[in-house]
Amino acid sequence: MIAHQPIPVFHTLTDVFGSEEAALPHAKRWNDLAAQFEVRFGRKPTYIARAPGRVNLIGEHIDYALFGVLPAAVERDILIACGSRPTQSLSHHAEIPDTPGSVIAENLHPKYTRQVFAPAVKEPQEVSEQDAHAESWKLDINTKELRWESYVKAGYYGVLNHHFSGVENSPAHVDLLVTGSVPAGSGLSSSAAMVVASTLAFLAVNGKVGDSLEDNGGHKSLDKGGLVELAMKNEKRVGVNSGGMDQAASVMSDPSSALYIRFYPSLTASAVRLPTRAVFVIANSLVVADKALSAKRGYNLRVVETLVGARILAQAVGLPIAPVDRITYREVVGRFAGEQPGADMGADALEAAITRLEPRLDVLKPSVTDGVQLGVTMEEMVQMSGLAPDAFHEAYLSWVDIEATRFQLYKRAKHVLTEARRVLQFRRACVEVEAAASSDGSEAALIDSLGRLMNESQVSCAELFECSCPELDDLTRLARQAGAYGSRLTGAGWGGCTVSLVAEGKVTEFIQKVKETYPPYKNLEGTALSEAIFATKPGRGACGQYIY
Ligand code: NG1
Ligand code: MG
Repeated sequence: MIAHQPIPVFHTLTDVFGSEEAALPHAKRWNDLAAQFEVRFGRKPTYIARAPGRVNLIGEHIDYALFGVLPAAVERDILIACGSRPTQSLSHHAEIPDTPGSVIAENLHPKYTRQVFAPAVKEPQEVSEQDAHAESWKLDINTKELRWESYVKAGYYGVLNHHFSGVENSPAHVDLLVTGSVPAGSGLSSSAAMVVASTLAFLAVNGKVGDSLEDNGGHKSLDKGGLVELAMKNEKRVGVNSGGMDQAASVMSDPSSALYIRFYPSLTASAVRLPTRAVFVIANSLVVADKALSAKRGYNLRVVETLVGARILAQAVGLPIAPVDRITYREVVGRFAGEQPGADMGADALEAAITRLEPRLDVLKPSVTDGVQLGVTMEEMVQMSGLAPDAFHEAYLSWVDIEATRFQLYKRAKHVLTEARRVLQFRRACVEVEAAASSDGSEAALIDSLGRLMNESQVSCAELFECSCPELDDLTRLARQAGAYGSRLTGAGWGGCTVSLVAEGKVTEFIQKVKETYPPYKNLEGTALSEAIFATKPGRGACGQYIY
């Protein structure tokens, strides 16, 4: 079980990358970071946390409906060099708060300025009594605007509240320095990489990451699954109600394969071998998704549309649900097919159940003729949910900030169910490719079918989930014209990257053709071009290096 493995701890870079040869291309970046840490903080870092970005091969916007997804970590990553700051050095810095756990966070990128902050212990009246895991620390995180240190703070927040019970057991003062090679706002999940790396950095500085799960002074160290769950909660602190795909991919990936990640009945990840005769190529549309705006009118709105739709569908197929139960589509499909809560019916039965449930989605259409394009109003939606307005607000709106006058319940549901089925089909085809690898003919046909599923996913994202944009539509079309088996947006969408499946040996030609036809690439050469469009293979998940 990948989820129960310890988080890898390494003492040399060769260990991190598997061999001296593999470590070589990365050595300069790691060494420069450690050297800069020493310049800025006057001593060596003790630990470097590393967390990669990810590319999602298929399964978009279905993680928060608890359906399985199929991402892989990319080689691009976030590195955080860190170390605890001796208390006596505090007196030299008037600006540093003298309370426990103060942080100086710097970034090698000059755009991201130095930040100094400290958490505070909550007053007894601020700790909620109903909460079994009463949080004893507070830390201001700005969710109104996008700020780089918010991701650092998000990681810290969870570590504080899960591992420190208050001043008696107080956190170290920390200095840290960040560098990253995952482009921001590109759908490669720089945000999850930041949160995972930050969570790991604060755990390590405070002695909470061990070589094995048991050797941490008699305490159990966090395993990979624990880190994913902590990072998922942490990232929600930045204001996005995300599913757990990115954090899971960043933590649990393995260089040999992509990951099939499931969230129901519990978080599990299993390796999926990819065909060796085809390569995934990432191409950035160079449109940067506006995360703050797309949260209100995009991401968070989709989360609400998806959850409300699931409740309405559940009722329509006769499943009783309590007003407070925010049932997901995955649970509706399961219960509809007679699956016991918490049980797992298996991929084939799930696929069959999705197909049987699909015609029932008509209940989500607006009552007016041709209303599918229009969507339903808030009033209609509340009425369809069967909840009183107050209860509806409490269950679906009170925890999220959204902006909309119409809600597209039917289109979103149609995307979610068909995309969930495509993931199951994609995974099955990968398994069959592996089995058929010896016979050329059947492997070619299976790779074609992977491409077809990716293309269908793009159409569904564009037309039903409406998370594409004109540039992503163009770029995926041009990729197909340049010979890709299939091409689709990856990540949240509304800008960012695409992923295309291309025959091995045709990658250079493919990249050249896309460069000639996608207008924003026309003037890109050398590194600028290879930053925008590049072949990728699955990379190692999050890990850390101790420096002595
Ligand atoms: P990106 O593209 O990294 O913002 C987001 C969500 C995922 C998933 C995808 C869409 C976050 C942190 N991640 O990814 O959980 O829902 O969109 O499939 O918000
Ligand atoms: Mg993100």
